[in-house]
Amino acid sequence: MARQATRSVEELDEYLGLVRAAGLDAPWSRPGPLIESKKTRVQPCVWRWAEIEPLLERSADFVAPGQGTERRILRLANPGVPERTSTHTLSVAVQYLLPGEVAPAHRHSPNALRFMLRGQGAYTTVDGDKCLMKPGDLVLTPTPMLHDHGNEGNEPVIWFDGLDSPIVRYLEALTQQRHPEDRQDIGQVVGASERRFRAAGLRPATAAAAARPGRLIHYRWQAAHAALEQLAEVESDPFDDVILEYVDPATGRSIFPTMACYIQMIRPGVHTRAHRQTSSAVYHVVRGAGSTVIDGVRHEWREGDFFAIPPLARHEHANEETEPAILFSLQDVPLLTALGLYREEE
Ligand code: GTQ
Ligand code: FE2
Repeated sequence: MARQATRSVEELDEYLGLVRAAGLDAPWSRPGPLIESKKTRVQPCVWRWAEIEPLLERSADFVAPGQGTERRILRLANPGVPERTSTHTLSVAVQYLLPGEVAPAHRHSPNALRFMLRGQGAYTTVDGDKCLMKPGDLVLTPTPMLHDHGNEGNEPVIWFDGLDSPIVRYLEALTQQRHPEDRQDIGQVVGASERRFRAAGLRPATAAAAARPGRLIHYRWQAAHAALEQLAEVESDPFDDVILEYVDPATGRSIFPTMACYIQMIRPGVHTRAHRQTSSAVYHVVRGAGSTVIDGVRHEWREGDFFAIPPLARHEHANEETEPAILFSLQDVPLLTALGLYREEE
């Protein structure tokens, strides 16, 4: 027979005191569902290149890599996220390096990537593989690979850094170490990962490649852009227009288990249909101009700008200009997919 709960308020209070003292919680003593939900704190927002660039340049007056800071960055801080990351899962920063400067060698448990924005002459060396980065190139630094950067050109360079550090920090698995030397020894061949995976659809079948799972680190702008233009000749998507994902050519999977990167083109006159996903995203406008309506609010963007889309925010892109708009984006789709939580709806 069911027992009736007929005790007095005083008796309940005394009981709950004992529950707390025993290190327990009685969620039924509060109104609301037993499993508390959480509304996203991530806000739709735009960061303007016109504001970012001069502030990044001025940051050189205050800090230099190797002298008081390891890397000269400004992070895109989402106003809704207490940890000052770009979404709850993605941390995006812009990094500035003057001619002759180096960012010393280190490794860390977050996965990281960079997408070159401005300037010639920068390199990243990843586990001894020196990658010479041109604007529009994507270079990966998967955990826990050793990496250092430098600018060997004669103009400042700026790139986009993307990290899954908010997730790694949440999992209490965030570690980082400086390498004893500022720079690593470089392998005999510059761009070894690119040479190993020279052509789409072909992967090295040698025993050495199997033994050394050297993955593709450097994705060239020229190849990505050409692929985008060719894809536009055959197909487009109603929600994203012409879109490609950067993948690991050896497996066909997203570049990281936590983060995926995309390059997409919104062609002139295109207005995409609205959709929403359980994932979040940070976009960078590589070229052109347009607008994105996020949860009913229209945000205009132009070359160099960044914008964030929170989980489950309805969004649609439009290009009313005469030139194509090209967007690079970083999204946490693979993480949600791995957990069985990825959903997409119109
Ligand atoms: O350039 O390796 O924005 O280690 C944050 C941490 C960039 C980098 C960041 C890093 C790097
Ligand atoms: Fe790093």
